[in-house]
Amino acid sequence: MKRILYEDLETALKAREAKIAVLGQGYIGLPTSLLMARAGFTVYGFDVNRNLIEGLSRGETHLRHEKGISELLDELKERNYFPTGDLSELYGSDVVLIAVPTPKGKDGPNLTMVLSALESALKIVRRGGLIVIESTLPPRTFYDLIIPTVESNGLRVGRDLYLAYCPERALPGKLLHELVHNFRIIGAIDEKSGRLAKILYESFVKGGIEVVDPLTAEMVKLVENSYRDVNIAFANEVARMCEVLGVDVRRVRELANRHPRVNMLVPGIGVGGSCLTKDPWFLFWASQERGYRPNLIKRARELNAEMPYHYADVLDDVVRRLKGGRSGVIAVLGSTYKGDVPDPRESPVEPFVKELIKRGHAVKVYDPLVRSSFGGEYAPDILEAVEEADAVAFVTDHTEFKMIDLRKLRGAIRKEGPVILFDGRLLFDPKEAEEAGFIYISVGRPPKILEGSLITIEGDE
Ligand code: SAJ
Repeated sequence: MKRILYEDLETALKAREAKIAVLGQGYIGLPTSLLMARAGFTVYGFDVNRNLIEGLSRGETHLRHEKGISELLDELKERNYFPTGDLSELYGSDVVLIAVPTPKGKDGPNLTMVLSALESALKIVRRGGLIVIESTLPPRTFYDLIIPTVESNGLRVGRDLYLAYCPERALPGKLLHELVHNFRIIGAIDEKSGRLAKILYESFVKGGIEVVDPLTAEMVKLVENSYRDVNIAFANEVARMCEVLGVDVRRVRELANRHPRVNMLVPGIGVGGSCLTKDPWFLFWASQERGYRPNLIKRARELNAEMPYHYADVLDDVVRRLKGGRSGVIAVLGSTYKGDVPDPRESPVEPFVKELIKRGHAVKVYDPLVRSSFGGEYAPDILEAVEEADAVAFVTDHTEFKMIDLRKLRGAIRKEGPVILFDGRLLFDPKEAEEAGFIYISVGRPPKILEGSLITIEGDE
């Protein structure tokens, strides 16, 4: 494989004539490949998942709910974006971008996929080329593992190969928009690597780019997600306090947020997704190993993870009180980890459903975007999910659910006697739900029914 001179690579990147390979065509790899192809580069999108590649080759994407992706795929496929499952097509790439998952193991990060992608990248990249890692890395991984791995392959970093860490920080549901408009961080081992990576990202990023060292970049990514997790945990803690103190968290949050320096997030049944459920642990483990134990981050993670169990407990209790101690039929609406995104990974709905089943309830699950039912009976539509229900639990904030007519929903339930509506994402007005004929219980509000039926909630008329 012929070596490329630094100046020639810089020129090829500026002219958008470089050959780019992207390892991993998932949530980040695919949109990033398409954006670089739209900028004019020739991009090969590689994935070990044959079905995914076959789908992409036919113009079908698993990210069709993400605005703009299907259109870009139609426009660029076989023009200058080539999905492939064959690594040999990628030999001689000027740039290799790694965008594979970094899952959480039991007591530490699982870097197997990143390291195996790095081994592949080292085989296919040209001497003098650039490797960029986008996969999330725990702090110090770049210095302690990535650089030594490259060097153990006989390559001198900064001479035979340029290297950068550019963590992805785009929000599922708004991927294309955020990849283009968000501010971007490049962690580079030396000036030349930083310059090359910056030229590459400038081809599609409009939100500004800052080049720093790799460790700072690793920290920034994890701090952002831990910040969000801790802030949601704060909202969840306030909700739990409101439940025992007899006040509605909605009103408390609304008024507290009128203070110019307070911005409390929305409490809910839990925090899911593949990022917030692991990144705080990456930060925790790395720091604890070196002598400081970040207890706030740990407690926040635990508190968020406890939420689905707490609400399974509340719902179990209320259903049994209404049914003279017997279990009931519970319709769970939503199974993805957040609204309008067809991703059930690490969804808090999973432990919620499993706990209700464990406690003897019959659970039916409906989600407009995915078929996951976590051991509950899958219902193909909302009416089938609710027709026999003693309780309807809204646990994902899909737009379809926010628009629902509660009177019609109540009318579709054939059950005699009271029906509970559990609002796990604060989607509804308590009064409207009660006027529609439900017994309304929600996150951050003491269930009226717990004390006979007369517990007063401050703020209610
Ligand atoms: N959630 C709440 N209350 C809120 C906001 C969210 O309970 O007020 C819940 C959601 O329902 C969901 C979870 O938190 O279960 C996470 O959702 P999210 O929208 O906050 O974040 P993710 O996981 O989809 O994406 C995050 C983003 N990080 C930050 O906003 C700091 C995104 O920018 C990252 O790129 C992504 O993680 C990632 O890949 O790391």
